[in-house]
Amino acid sequence: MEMNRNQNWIDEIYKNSRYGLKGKIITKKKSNFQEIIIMETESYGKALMLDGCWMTTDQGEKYYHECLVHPALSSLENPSKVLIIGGGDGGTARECLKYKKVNNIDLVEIDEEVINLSKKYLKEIGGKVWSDHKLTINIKDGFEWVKNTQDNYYDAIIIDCSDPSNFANTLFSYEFYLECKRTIKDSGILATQSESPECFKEIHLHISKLLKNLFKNSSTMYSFVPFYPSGIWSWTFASDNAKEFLKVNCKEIKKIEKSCDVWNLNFQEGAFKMMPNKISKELLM
Ligand code: SPD
Repeated sequence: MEMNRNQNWIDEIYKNSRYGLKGKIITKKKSNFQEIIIMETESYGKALMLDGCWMTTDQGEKYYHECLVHPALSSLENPSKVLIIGGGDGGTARECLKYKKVNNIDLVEIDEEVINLSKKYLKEIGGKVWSDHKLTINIKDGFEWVKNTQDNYYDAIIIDCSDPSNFANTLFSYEFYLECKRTIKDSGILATQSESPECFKEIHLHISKLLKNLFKNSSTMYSFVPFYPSGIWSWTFASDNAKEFLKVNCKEIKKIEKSCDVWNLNFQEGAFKMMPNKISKELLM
């Protein structure tokens, strides 16, 4: 992705549009995988940008992380073993740890530097998760990790990845989802961020079609992430457990709803009905 640095503005440039935040750069590093910028912004607190794309902000991240985690985990009776692929800022793990029955989280992040910088500068996001004994951090490639996992192992796999790029491309492939299906228990669920139906329409459709073909059930919810290109974003859930798919099975649901800034069950109900017509028409084709 191209980037435009103009005085105090940093823009994510997507095709001919710019999505900018105003503020001050706190740190800028080149890791083995990507350029990492952390900026103190005027609108959303500290923001993380990877290779020219906004990933998260400490005052806006809940629009994203709550939607990725709660539809999936609230539907499981016993979400004991969870795999997070990506998620180096800690926000997804934090939301998972709200569920008492979550006993083990494997967080598999390819770029250790993202975790190091998030721990240092984005403390509001990960908070105490980094010292929680239920969390194991693995600095590994997500695809390799699932390939090496035994069958029927995880209750939930949550894919909190960046947009497609040289090293994230595999996380959008048929082969990867097939490995996920193999490693998720029959009662389990897969949740993935599924990009914007506006700015990333092709990849969005690609994810929806693959998951629809691979799993007995899949469904996409739409909401907004104010600092992502076009604002509209999506999350897709898939499972072979037809009976329980996206039904609420969690006993502590009231408490979890209260703990959230954005997500609640009403919000979720509406968000699953938000598929734009132009997307549903293409999915039928
Ligand atoms: N266009 C940005 C898509 C990024 C999705 N993942 C964000 C990671 C936040 N934990």
